[in-house]
Amino acid sequence: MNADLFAETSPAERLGPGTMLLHRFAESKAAALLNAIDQITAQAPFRHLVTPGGQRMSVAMSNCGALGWVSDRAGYRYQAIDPQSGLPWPPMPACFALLAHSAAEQAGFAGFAPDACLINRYTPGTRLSLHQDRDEHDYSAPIVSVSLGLPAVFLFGGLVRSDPVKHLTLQHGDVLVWGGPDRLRFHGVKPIGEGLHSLLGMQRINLTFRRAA
Ligand code: MD3
Ligand code: FE
Repeated sequence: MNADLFAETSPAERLGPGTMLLHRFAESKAAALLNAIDQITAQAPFRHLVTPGGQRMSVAMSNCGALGWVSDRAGYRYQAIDPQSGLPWPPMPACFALLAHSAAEQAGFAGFAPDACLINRYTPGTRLSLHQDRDEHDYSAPIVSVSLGLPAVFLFGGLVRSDPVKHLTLQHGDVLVWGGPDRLRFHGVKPIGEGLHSLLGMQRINLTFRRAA
């Protein structure tokens, strides 16, 4: 067998001491996930948040679960109420929680019970600049990310902003789990390229499951 070819198509790829890429792990669940995303975003529509510095984010966001991540002039935080509707975020669908739990388990993090799911929507040209996810209460829980639709080049940095950054392509159905010593790594997404995906058209949607409280 060709070892390089095997490495490329292996279902689970270790990217760091606490980071696993589960290739196509969510692919067979994509239709159910997209159906749930449509229902969630009918109640809590995608919107472009503003950073504390006043910049409109190019990624459009929504949330489901007990807590949702928001950003405005006052800062970044998790809150139970969608500021746009004044209502609680839509509940996290069972298929979301099950997928996140089983991916985390596969990556060595048993018992992951997310209370927040941030839903990011990208169109060609949309990017996410290098950042850390540090608004959660307890860094001992991992984060699980599910990529759907157009591919993205993911930037995988180190624990300091100036550390070298690796480039990694995330495809439809790929699931990335990171925690432990990798939990506070800097990361981002390069501008999405033009393309048409068979299920999502000109979009990429990323779900990030978190234990926020
Ligand atoms: C962190 N989302 O919502 S997935 C975010 O594709 C976010 O929408 C991106 O960063 C997205 O906060 C990236 C997340 C990801 C993947 C691997 C990581 C974050 C990571 C590895 C280490 C640290
Ligand atoms: Fe992030």
